[in-house]
Amino acid sequence: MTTPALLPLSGRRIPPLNLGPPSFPHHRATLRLSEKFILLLILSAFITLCFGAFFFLPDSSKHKRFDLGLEDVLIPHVDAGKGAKHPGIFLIHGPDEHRHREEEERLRNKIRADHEKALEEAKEKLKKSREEIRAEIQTEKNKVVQEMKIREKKPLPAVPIPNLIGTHGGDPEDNDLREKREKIKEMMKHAWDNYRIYGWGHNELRPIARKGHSTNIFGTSQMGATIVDALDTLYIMGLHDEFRDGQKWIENNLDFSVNSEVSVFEVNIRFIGGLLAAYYLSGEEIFKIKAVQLAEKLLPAFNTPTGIPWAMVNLKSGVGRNWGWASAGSSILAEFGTLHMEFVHLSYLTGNPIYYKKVMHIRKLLQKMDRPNGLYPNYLNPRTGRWGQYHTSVGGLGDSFYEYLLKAWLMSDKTDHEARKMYDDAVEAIEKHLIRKSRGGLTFIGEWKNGHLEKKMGHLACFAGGMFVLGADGSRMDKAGHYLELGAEIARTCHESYDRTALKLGPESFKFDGAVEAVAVRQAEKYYILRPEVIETYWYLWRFTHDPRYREWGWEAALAIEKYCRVSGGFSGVKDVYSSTPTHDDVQQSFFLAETLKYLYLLFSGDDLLPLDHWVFNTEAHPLPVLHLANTTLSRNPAVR
Ligand code: DMJ
Repeated sequence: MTTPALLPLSGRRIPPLNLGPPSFPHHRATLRLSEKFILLLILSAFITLCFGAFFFLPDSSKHKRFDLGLEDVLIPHVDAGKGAKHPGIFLIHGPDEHRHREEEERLRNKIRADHEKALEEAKEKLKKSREEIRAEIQTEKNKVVQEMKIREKKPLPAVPIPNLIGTHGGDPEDNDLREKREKIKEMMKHAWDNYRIYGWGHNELRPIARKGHSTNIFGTSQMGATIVDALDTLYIMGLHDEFRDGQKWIENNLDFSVNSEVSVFEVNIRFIGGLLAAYYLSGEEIFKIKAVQLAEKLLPAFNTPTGIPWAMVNLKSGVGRNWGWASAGSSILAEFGTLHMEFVHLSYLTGNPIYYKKVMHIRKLLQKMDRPNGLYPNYLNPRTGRWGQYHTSVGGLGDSFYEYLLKAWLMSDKTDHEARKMYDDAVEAIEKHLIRKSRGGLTFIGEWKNGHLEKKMGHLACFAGGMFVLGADGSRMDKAGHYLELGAEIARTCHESYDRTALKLGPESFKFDGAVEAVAVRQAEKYYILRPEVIETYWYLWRFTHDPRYREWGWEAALAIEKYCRVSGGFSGVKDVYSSTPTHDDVQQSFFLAETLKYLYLLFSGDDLLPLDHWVFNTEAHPLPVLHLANTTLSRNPAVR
């Protein structure tokens, strides 16, 4: 049997390779299969080389020939000299032709020698065992990975770091306060230590089952959400060993090149916010680098017809989509509207305006849209740019959009007037259409649904007490007093929602309906999952009024959490705050460490720790410094090149 591959391509016969006994035709047929295979490999390597050489030869398209009656040749990449029309090209005549031929011959010889060398190498390779070849491939791979790691760790361009004031301190003036603050720190240690033992690297902890926990917002991969979310709390509490432990995990394990679909909003507020805050507080470059790497992975979510990002994005493929439950394939206001702070900081730190542009585009688009009663609906379709259902809420689905308008202004050192105007307009519409007083005199924020006001307020909406107080200074027509009062009223209502339960912990949402005031009615709304919003509002009110009642209310909440949510393996949410024998949900949420415990700690600290004229907290309680920029817009600031 003739091996077709042994026939020379030109059609001429070549003597058979001397690979065995004398070459009688029938001996060729007796070659062992493995030998045939080796011959086949050598020949195909040779063909590949010839093919490759074709590409290594100078590009013929660059050697334009002109028929000038002379054997004139155009040679590329040589200085044309003065007066030449085509720089880089000049003509060679008569005597130079010899030199050119020599050059061609030299090239041909080089290619021939390269072929020989490659053939030899191929033969050598074939002598090696499979294991050796595998090991060589692995070494090559490792080299590439190593190089990539070095490239990843390259420091980003330096920008002037804002003046960081109050990253330490806040030591309370009296013993009682000191003890309370120490107690909160001890609670943080209990939450962290148990996560460290039973859930390390997982997103969250199941404190009763004593194992890791996760939800779809973090995707399918172990991204250590609790570590990233908790870092800045550890830092301000002075838990430095724990902080370093978290940092090490991030350095060695936090990887965003995973085939996992995550929530853009959640990953932004918890991971990018957490990493940026850790960077500003500690000055450790790794946090900034990781934040930027992650942000790069989120950018494909903005590839929609309108530029309104998808709710979810696959970190590997960049494919985005929206939640199946959202009205008509819409994106959610509180999600795409809660990117601004982090993205502006990313542009500031990297000098890359892309992040800033993405969020400003969202703002511009929203400004152009009609708003029913001046209210922003919760749903917006990213394909059509039209609102979905006309539902408006200052609680879930809407909340942090309003918060970020105010905080964009604060973070810009009060120079982003556009954001302040949008906030003022929105708050006026909210007051007019959503805020009411109950028969018993409790001020609440309802939700606009299907053409009427639903008299129900979510735990999430309780954050607005703090927001109104924070936005009081700088409000229109000097209504600062009014907004301080409004914030205090919301705080009182939310405190009532806690006080009217058996556990002194607030339900997920509560009604105002006839005799029912600030109480959950449906079983499915009676849970408390370690949320921070009420304590957050107490803290803002404390900072702005120094009314001792907010510290008292905060301490009540801390004691209730300690009594009903603490288990030996950490802290857990409870399923029914009206039952004096609580059932645990067995989840220690990452925001418990990021927010609830941080706000409690700050409540019992002096105001010199993270002062509010220098720091703005993102919606996950990660402090970001005010950017004292000289210009009114970031794009005109030299820091963003
Ligand atoms: C946190 O992740 C953030 O505060 C977010 O804005 C909404 N609420 C949760 C905690 O309740």
